[in-house]
Amino acid sequence: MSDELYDKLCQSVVDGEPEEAAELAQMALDQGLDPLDCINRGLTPGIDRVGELFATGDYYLPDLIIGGDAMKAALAVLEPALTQGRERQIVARVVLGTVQGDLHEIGKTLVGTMLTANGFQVTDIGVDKPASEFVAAVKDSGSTLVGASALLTTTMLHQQDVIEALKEAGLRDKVKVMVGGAPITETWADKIGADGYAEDAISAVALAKKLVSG
Ligand code: B12
Repeated sequence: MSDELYDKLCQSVVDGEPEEAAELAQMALDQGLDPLDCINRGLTPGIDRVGELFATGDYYLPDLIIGGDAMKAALAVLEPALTQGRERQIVARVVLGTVQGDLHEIGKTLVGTMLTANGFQVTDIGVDKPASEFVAAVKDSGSTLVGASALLTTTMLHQQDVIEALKEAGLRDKVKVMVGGAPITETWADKIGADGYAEDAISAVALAKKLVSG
C-alpha cells in the first residue's frame, strides 16, 4: 500500500501535477507514513527522473518547471510534519542560500528544513544570492555556519566566492562553510577550501553538527 503511494508521488512529480502531488502527500501523512520516506522514496526519484528526461531531450524547460512545482507543493505539505515535535534548543545559527546565478531552491530548502528540525536556527537568504549577501546575513544573524548550494556547473564557482568574501570580511576563522548541490563533490569542496560537503539533507545535518562541535 505504501509502495503504491510512493510510486504515485513519484509519478505526480514526473507528470508535473502540483495539486495531485500535494493531495498524495496529505494522504500519505493521514495514513501515518514517514514524511522523510515520502521524500526519499517518492519525490526525489520523481524529480531525478524529470532531470534525466530533460538531459535526454525528452523534456523541455516547462516540464522542469512544473516538475519542480509539483515537488515543492508536496514538500509544503510534508515539511511541517518533519519539524513537528522536535526539541527547540538552538544547536547553532546557520545561513543558507543558493549562489549567484542559480535559481534552484528545492534542495537548499530541504536542507534548511532538516537543519531546523534538528535544532539549528536557519536564516535562508533564498536563491541567486551574491557572496556579499551571505556575508551580510552572517553578520546580521551571528551565524557560525554557512551553507552554499549550487546545482549548475556554471554557478558552482560562486561557492568559492562566498568563502573568499568571508575571508575578506575577516570572518573566515569564525564561520564554517559547507557546500552541496548535485554537481558538488568532496574533491570540489576541498579544492575551494570549504569545511565540508554533504550529498543530501540527512548527511547535511550530520555534517553541520560535526562542524559546529569541533
Ligand atoms: C527542478 C529543476 C529545475 C527548476 C528548479 C525549480 C526550483 N524552484 O528549485 C528550474 C526550472 C528553475 C530549473 C532551471 C534550470 N535548470 Co534545472 N534542474 C532541476 C532538476 C530536475 C531537479 C533539481 C532538484 O530540485 N532536485 C531535488 C533536490 C531535493 O535535490 P538537490 O537540489 O540535488 O539537493 C539535495 C543535495 O544536492 C543536497 N544539497 C543541495 N543543496 C545543498 C546545500 C548544502 C550546504 C548541502 C550540505 C547540501 C545540499 O541536499 C539536497 C537534499 O537532499 C535538476 C536535475 C537533478 N536531478 O538535479 C535540473 C538541473 C540541475 N538543471 C539543469 C539546467 C541545465 C537548468 C537550466 C540551465 C535550464 C535552462 N535551459 O534554462 C535552468 C537554470 C536556471 C538557473 N539560472 O538556475 C541541469 C544542470 C546541468 C549542469 N551540469 O549544470 C540539471 C542537472 C538537469 C539536467 N540533467 O540537465 N531547473
